[in-house]
Amino acid sequence: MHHIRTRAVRGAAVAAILTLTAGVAPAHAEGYFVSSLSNFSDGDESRRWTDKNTDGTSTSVSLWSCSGAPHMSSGFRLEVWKDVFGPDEGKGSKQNTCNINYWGDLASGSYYFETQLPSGFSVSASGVRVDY
Ligand SMILES: [Ca+2]
Repeated sequence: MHHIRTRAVRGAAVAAILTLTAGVAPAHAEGYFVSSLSNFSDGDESRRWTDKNTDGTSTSVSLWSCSGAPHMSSGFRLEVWKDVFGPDEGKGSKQNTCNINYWGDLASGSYYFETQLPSGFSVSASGVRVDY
């Protein structure tokens, strides 16, 4: 009885430590970069980044101080692609209204994001941060 309780307490302590580690994971993502967008139109691509998948970080793209698109209140679409030999692999297109989008913990590979918006429009952002 005593043994079981001790084990349970130890288990809880380990779980708490794991939770704390997971909680601070975004600050220790394997990588990120900060950039900007200047008049990106439909189909324009960001720089590539290499995700080695050495952590469980959800890939995210965060934008701030945006202008353009038809209306920033309705935003535009951002899609993350995996750059592979042959047709690239789309990881999902998300609506961005000058905020942050998440794509989950992606497999290792080379990635980029693409802006998608009606022809004749463009979008700019003084800040872009990609965490992976
Ligand atoms: Ca990662």
